[in-house]
Amino acid sequence: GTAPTEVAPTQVCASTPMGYGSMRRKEDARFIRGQGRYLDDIALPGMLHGAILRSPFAHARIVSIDTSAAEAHPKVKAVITGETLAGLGLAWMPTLSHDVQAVLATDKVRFQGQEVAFVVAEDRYAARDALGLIEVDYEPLDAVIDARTALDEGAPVIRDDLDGRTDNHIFDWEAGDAAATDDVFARADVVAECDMLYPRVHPAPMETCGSIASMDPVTGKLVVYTTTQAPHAHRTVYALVAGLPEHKIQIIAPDIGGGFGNKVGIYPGYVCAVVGTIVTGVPVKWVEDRSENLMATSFARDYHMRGEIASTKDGKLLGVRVKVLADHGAFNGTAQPSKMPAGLFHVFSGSYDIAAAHCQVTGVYTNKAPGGVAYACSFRITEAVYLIERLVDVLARDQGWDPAELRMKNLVQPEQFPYTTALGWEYDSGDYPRTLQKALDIAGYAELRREQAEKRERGELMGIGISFFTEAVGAGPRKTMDILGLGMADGAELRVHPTGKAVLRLSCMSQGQGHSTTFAQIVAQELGISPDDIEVVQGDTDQTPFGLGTYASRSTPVSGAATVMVARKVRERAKIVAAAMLEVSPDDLEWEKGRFQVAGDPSASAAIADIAMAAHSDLELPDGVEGHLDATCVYNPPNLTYPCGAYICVVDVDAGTGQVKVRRFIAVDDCGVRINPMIVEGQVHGGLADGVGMALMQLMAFDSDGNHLGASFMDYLLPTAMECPSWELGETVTPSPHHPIGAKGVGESATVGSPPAVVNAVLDAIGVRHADMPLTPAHVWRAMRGDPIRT
Ligand code: PCD
Repeated sequence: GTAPTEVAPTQVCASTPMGYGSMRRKEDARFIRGQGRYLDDIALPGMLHGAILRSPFAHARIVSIDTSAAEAHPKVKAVITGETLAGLGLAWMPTLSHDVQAVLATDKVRFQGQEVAFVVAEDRYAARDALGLIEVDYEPLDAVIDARTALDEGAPVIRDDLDGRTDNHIFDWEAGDAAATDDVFARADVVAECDMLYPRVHPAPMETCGSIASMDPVTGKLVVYTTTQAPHAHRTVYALVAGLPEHKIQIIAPDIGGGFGNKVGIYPGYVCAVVGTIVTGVPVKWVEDRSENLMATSFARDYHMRGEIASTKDGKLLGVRVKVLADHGAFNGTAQPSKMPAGLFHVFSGSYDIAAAHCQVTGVYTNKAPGGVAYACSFRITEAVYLIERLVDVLARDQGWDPAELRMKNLVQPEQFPYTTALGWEYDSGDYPRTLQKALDIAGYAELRREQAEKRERGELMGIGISFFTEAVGAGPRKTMDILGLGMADGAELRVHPTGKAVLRLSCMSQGQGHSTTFAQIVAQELGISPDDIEVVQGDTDQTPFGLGTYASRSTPVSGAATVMVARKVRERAKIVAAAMLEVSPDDLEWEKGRFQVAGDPSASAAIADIAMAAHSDLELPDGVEGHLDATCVYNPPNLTYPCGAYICVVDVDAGTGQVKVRRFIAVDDCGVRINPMIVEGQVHGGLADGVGMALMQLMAFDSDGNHLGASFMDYLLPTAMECPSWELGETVTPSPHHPIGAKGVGESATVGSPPAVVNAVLDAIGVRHADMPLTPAHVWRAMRGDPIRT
């Protein structure tokens, strides 16, 4: 292959003032004035309110449920139980991973916080009060909390609802070449191994989940306002489950206050709201509170990994192999491509030229909430990056090698792209050594090492941690990636009005990342219409084309590409119209900054707005040209895009308390061409904060009975500005060769890449080979004493 050419970012922006560049976000005029319209801001006439009764036990048989007192409450309109739902055939719903999940429990409860009954009342307070009037007789059962015991002989069987089920095993899956990998390990000079847990964490968006369902009893149309990142996927799942045709279902996602993967799936509360509106004949709103969000909606990670890495004695990496035990909770509800039970975990050979790799993943049920969602990561890439970046550091430590040098020596080289990994992924482009070198330069790496050595002599604990990651974002292609048979492709529709203003309709859904701005910028770049004159419509299935939605940083790679293609189709039509206007052949026209001009005669030209008017006028067009100025497109990506980044974290650890202070954090990201560099930097800032949170404080913990120990923000700690340094960002720009504008996704890069940099830095400071996240003061303290906590 040939090395991709580097494009200077400023060059991209400067040449096209109309399109790409750091313009301010169009949506912020609304948001900063408090004019956002979130789900809980919506009130429909006659609307009732729902509340969910949840299980106090992690595992228990339901002996009886008595709802009579709740039903007698003067403000209660309906009480729905699993039995009510069973009568409608709705007690169980399909998960996104071909399992079933209880909407409301009928036989047993299987995790603390599971949905047991749904009360519909005149207001939210009455609905909540009535929950206390429901009497449930539970017979507690032993629970499986530690995934490592889930397959033990005699372990309680969680899913006895499934026919013939006698254990807690969900799947075994492998990737790579086992024999070739074993062979490499047998011949290697050096092998390093490490057991690690990527703990259970939670996306915890600022806005919790909820929905308002409204069934029109006359037309039979169901309208669902809901906090979803994937409106069209939701509509099709409702259609399949409820047996309603799609045109009788309208999903509307209003403004979303953060998604982070938490708003991909369909939760029992959404189905309850639908049943509530059918039963009562009026709209029903259900909005969960913070504890419900933390306890019952999609968690992320929970991967127990045993990794090994092999190298020659002079540090050439040869192979990696890993065994994973994946804790999927009580129902297998991970949201990821159907054919990939471990998501994209098998990118774990990372950014290195490694000849042989193999992984084996076993999924098990436990008495915890279901999920396994791609929280700010493209389907398990976070786990994969953490694994390889920890292994490389462990190897470097064992051998006394410098972790930066070891990485530099093994990175895939620019001329190797497109690069096919030992696990079959085709990385599209990158200049890894340049990206790493840039981070080392910004950090002043050699100087930092000198400072560290000096401090060590004084007993001060300073650490430097590096990680280099490759993300794989922009799922499909649809041939290999689908959810429940729906291929991962996305549509776009563009209409230029007679006056030259435009409306773009998208299947993806912004959750805060600024799509109203960046997608308008893409059209602006292609057509020369000001971004202010381009309205972006999203989130309403009646108003937008079909597509799989926003997660796994796929909007720019897929919907962004669809937007480029649809704008280019419009431009082709505009060319024919311009030719008719100027009475020349289309072949004589050149496109220049928003206008077609006759080659060699710049005075004869037509701007896009004039062309738009002409396209709607009495102008005679060639045969077969329909007029008007619009187009549609469905984009099925040929491959994923592979952004990368080099991150360096500098920490100081208090030797007396184990408290970690992140002093500096350098992040050099390469996401190809940047549409809006300011938004990209904001995305990176957010992801870095996320990563610091996971590395140092976030943890979904349980006691041995399965009681949730992180069900509020008092216990589940999110990072704030107090824990974050002033981020130092850099960039390299290697365009994706297969994306029409060379852009790669970036929304999750920093969350994926940063945790290993922080952990590597802390362990470097305290001189410990490995300790699991989160590295709270207690964990660090114990690790320094050679007695690490096992989470
Ligand atoms: N960009 C630009 N350029 C480039 C790339 C990108 O400019 N090159 C930009 C765009 O346009 C947008 C952003 O940036 O705006 C991002 O992008 P992307 O990467 O494509 O992504 P998206 O798809 O759009 O998104 C998604 C993501 C995710 S996925 C997540 S998690 C997170 C992120 O996003 N989330 C969030 N970010 C954010 N932000 C906010 N604000 N919020 C939120 O929620 Mo998952 O799977 O769901 O877990």
